[in-house]
Amino acid sequence: MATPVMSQPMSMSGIEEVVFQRPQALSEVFTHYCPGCTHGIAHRLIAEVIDELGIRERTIGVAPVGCAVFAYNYFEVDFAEAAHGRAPAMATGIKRVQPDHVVFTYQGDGDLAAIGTAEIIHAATRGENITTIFINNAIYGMTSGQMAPTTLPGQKTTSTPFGRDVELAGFPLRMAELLAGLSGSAYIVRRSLHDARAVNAARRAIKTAFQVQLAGLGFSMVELLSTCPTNWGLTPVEALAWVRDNMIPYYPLGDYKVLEEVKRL
Ligand SMILES: Cc1ncc(C[n+]2csc(CCOP(=O)(O)OP(=O)(O)O)c2C)c(N)n1
Ligand code: SF4
Repeated sequence: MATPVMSQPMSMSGIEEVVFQRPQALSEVFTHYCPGCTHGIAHRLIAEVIDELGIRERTIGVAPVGCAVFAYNYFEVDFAEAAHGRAPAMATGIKRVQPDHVVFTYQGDGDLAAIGTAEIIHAATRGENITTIFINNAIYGMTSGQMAPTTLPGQKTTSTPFGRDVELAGFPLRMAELLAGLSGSAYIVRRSLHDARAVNAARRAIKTAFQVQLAGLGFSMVELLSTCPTNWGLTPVEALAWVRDNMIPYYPLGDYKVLEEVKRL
């Protein structure tokens, strides 16, 4: 596949100027994600940050189980594949034996907030010097749209066809708020991928999270509100609006924990 490069015809100096191109850390392959799925945007942002920080040769990702199970095919960095929910435990081991490497997990809400709840809480409270990119799309995407811990009250899924009943299933977990309350976490924020401005803010947060790790400050997580148009039964454009109108009110964007040392970075 040809690298999509859009360049201005000529700058004033007569030298061609590249204004947009594929990040080096992003593999030159098609992904398997559905049209309108923002997993792809999250991948691109991570790759851009890896390039910008010049850490491609020393970054190790840990892929989850879920729609991002093939993440290791999409980045030009070393990757490991964890069993469902176990990415923080695997990342802990990798980081402890390779402390000079930048280690990140990439996890969906089923992976991180259901089967992997214990791993993420304990990694955060131990203050492991790793970074987690948490993709919250309020549903189990890969397995055809069952209720996740993050499914909104009243949200219809294949396992809650009449909408999530909080009397029966409890309330959705707000993971950023929960992890921010732990002493070991250093940088915990929530961002969204629903429009260009939000995407830029997400990119800045991912960069800060990696810088937190490079400075040895401890556990960092960026939660990204993400779309699943396929299982939400919406078009890609409707799905972006659904994040804005339904997810953000329940999952407010913001900085939930930023250590003083992080502010000085
Ligand atoms: C031990 C184990 N239990 C259950 C599954 C089935 N399973 C695969 S992906 C998944 C949920 C993934 O949802 P999420 O983490 O939200 O990611 P998404 O697909 O939405 O990106 C489940 C339950 C599994 N693969 N392994
Ligand atoms: S099922 Fe949902 S989360 Fe999975 S790739 Fe498709 S849109 Fe994305």
